[in-house]
Amino acid sequence: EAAAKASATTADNDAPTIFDKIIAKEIPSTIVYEDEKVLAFRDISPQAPVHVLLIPKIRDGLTQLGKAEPRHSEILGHLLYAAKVVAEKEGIADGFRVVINNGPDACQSVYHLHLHILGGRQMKWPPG
Ligand code: DGP
Repeated sequence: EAAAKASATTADNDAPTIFDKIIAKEIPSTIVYEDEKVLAFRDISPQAPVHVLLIPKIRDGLTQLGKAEPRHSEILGHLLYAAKVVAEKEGIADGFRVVINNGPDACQSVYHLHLHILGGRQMKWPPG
């Protein structure tokens, strides 16, 4: 909890993140889907039997959803469509959750936009 809060207070300074290294394949990840615009890989700290992170390959200032500009509309739409493709590939199309943690109050810890795709168990509502 404390570690989550500490990392969640990391500044959004538009600097490269660990996800840039994952995109560049400089550090390993388990990739489950990839196209020319997006990359999906397993979360290092899974919160459900299926927990995939889906990210744009180009950050373009999109450190968090709250920084979205009109020019990002196409990639934002593409990410949502890709989330559905990933859910189907992962066998969770009957029930999955897509989460974007935006900013410190949502415990965002990596400032490169990412969608969490979670499934494989009964989800609860409201989320924590
Ligand atoms: P968020 O709290 O929404 O910013 O989520 C960031 C997620 O990124 C968190 O669930 C853990 C995951 N993560 C952080 N570093 C790595 C890494 O090096 N590899 C992988 N696969 N996931 C990572």
